[in-house]
Amino acid sequence: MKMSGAEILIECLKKEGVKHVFGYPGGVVLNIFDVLYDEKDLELILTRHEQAAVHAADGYARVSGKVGVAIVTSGPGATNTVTGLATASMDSIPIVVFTGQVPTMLIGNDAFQEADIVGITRPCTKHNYLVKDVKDLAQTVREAFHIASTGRPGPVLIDLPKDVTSGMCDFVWPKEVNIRSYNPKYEGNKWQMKQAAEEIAKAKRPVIMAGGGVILSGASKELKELAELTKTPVTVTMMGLGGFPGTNNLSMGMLGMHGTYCANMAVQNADLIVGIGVRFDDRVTGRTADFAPKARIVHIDIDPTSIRKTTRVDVPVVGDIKQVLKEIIKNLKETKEQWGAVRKSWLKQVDTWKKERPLDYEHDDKIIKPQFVVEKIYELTNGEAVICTEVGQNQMWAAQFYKYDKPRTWLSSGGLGTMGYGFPAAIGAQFAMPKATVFDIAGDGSIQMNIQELATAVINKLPIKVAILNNRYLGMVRQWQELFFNERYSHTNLDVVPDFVKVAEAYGAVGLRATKPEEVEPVLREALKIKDRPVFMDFVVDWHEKVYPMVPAGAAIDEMIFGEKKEKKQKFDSSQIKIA
Ligand SMILES: Cc1ncc(C[n+]2csc(CCOP(=O)(O)OP(=O)(O)O)c2C)c(N)n1
Repeated sequence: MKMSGAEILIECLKKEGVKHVFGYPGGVVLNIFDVLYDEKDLELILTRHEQAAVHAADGYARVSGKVGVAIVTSGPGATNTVTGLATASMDSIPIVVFTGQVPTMLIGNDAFQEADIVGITRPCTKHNYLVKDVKDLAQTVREAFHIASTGRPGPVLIDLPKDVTSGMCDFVWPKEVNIRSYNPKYEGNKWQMKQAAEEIAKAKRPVIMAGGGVILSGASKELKELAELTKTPVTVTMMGLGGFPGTNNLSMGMLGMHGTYCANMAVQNADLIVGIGVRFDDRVTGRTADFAPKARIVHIDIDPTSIRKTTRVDVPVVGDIKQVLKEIIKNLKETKEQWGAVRKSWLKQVDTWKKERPLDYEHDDKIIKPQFVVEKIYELTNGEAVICTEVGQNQMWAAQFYKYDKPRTWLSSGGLGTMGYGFPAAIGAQFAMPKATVFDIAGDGSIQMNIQELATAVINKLPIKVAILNNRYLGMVRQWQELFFNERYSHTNLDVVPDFVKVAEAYGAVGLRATKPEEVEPVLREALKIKDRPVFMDFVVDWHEKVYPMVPAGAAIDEMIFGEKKEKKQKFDSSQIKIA
């Protein structure tokens, strides 16, 4: 039976098991939107900005492990997806984004709303396609989902000219995908895996450094087993939060620029680093020449191009983390090592570092400390919420003061550091897990980058809790200006922040505010009771607060700076708080 390209597209999405698509219409995608009008098995969620549609698809993917999908129009609709694609690309998130395109005969003619989106997005997608003939459509969609979700996952874009979605042909669903030159390798090399196991067995001061790859590969169980079997302390990158339980005794928390003292000291003193699904990104390594100077490095990753990209590696293992860890564990179980005895003094040292300088901040009973808000969220949600964040200090405090025990409960733009990510990602997450308590921990700057999505959340009755750590500044940039630019606060003061309570109410959401520490808990409790709409909580926090520890850019990761107690203690007067 002949079907239109638009009908074929929707059929393909259903065959891929897609239930939710995030999108925004326009002229050249009208054929698709017209088919969606009668569609019962697939819901299109209308966001208020295309960037948000892509972040929502990304949030959906991070929480569910499935491929997230977005559909937008050509030209400005397509270019608005670039930040979302780059965000997903840096964090290896599987999404498929469909963009409309002008009819094939007009491509290259500067037609109305034409943009060369395939050219523009080549560097920030795993792969992209321009479909020129409706006969290729089903095959292309099948390939796109395959590429997005296999190997090292990532975003794939399909550009659909208007005449392709209106063109007719027989629908044939390809049974298999076979792409020459795309053959991700899942099984590690036996000899290298044996070597990795030997390195772990003979190390005296090993550290496991786990990243987002552990979560993507579904290897948390194996990671825990490896750590517990060999009594090896674990640090996670920001992308790895939740990959290893934050409450486990062997957990040292996050490492790197705003990592824990314990994790950074352990890495710098280790004799072996086992990097699992990490990119050895600069926020983690600090000055690379001085990263883990005493250690041999084992690096396990599915992507061979990430090995030796930034650091030296002694034992590389290319393969799927879950499979590789299983094999390494099997090898290690064969050695009759008494791990407890071997690691005793190392674990004692790690414990001393933990106790010496735990993550901390100075409490105050007059002004709300942002860290206190995050701690309270942790306490009141029993650590069971899905936490999305924006970017800046809010993101780092959310990483430091909430303990993530389970994978896929922490959503943050790690690689690109995209302000405006958290709220739309929370929308995607809430669709993927309707019963979950979903938070967006936000800065007052970041939330204003996709604040229009309140409409999406309201209309879909999503009970997302947005906790705005409102410091009236672009806090993280201000922190750098304070520490490294002689307190010259060039353009980081957001003097006029909107009244977030009124903004929420204007959209039909709930707005709450806390200006004193004792109001934090009641506000959170009230927010947690709301089940049918989003809530904005405006926490008016201490604007002087900084994220510590901090490794200054270009320093080694044990060259941390810490906040001094009573440092520049401001006199706080709540009447100073100005709300527009
Ligand atoms: C789209 C985008 N623009 C600019 C930046 C640079 N940047 C990083 S953190 C930050 C400040 C964030 O301020 P806010 O959202 O208020 O959060 P806070 O740091 O105060 O918690 C800025 C501007 C960015 N990460 N993303």
